[in-house]
Amino acid sequence: MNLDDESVTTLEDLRGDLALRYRWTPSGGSAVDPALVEADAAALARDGYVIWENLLTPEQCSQIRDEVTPWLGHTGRNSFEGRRTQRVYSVLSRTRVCDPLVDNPRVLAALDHLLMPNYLLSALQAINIQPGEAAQLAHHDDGFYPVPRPREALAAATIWAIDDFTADNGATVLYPGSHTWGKRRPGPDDEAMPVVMPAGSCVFFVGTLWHGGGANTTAADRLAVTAQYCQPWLRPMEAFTLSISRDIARTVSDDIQRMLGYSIHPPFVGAVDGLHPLRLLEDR
Ligand SMILES: O=C(O)CCC(=O)C(=O)O
Repeated sequence: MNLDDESVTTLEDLRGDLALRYRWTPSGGSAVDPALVEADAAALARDGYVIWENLLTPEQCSQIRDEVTPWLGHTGRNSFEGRRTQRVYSVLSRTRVCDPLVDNPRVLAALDHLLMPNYLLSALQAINIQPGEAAQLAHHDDGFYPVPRPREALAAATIWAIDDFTADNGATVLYPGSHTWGKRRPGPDDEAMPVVMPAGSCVFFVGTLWHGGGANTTAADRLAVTAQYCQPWLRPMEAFTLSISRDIARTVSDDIQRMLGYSIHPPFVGAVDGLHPLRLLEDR
């Protein structure tokens, strides 16, 4: 195809895929049974969250724990990060073991439904809540984008239980239905629901849902991995194009490549020197 084959004469044309060499292709979510995707979408619209139990095997959970534990160092720098919480940032630059969480087909199918094509990975962290940690300040993850509520979610998050999540070991606390709230914040009369789920399970929730890490009153750690995603026209929380080397980017799946920023939001958002960013991965 040469450029003359494509005519761009209206503003609507600019919303389409103008890339020639790297056109948009469906994500791995397209393989998921449409009935499941519809049920997930209905739960997300109604409650703001959905829980998928036992997506990971016990072996995968052990492997993730073994890989991330050596990176768990100091605790948080403030009470939001958690004074008794350890976080590993930039997980993709350290290990491949969490890739299957980031591009899990069920997650991608839900994202395909919620966000625009070529949505981005906004953060990938391991979060280890230690004994004695207090409940985290309730927040919603797309609240740092200064766009007033009520509105559609600009982002979505997954939290994967690597240890069992219990009501007293720091399980994420959600405020069901709070994604529809306008300006108001959670109060003492609102239902706060700890996400009790076995290791290997995942809670997926929209960026407008109020939530926070729970208090850990047990004697054991609570390890989780969270992957967060945002619209393709927003700035992700973690600057993955700076933290992930091109050599690593070449080794990850097509879906993760596009979520790292090797993709375009039409017509040109994300271009590099006027070209599709995937061309950078061609140069060796
Ligand atoms: O660790 C958790 O359960 C939730 C953490 C969280 O929401 C955050 O740090 O933004």
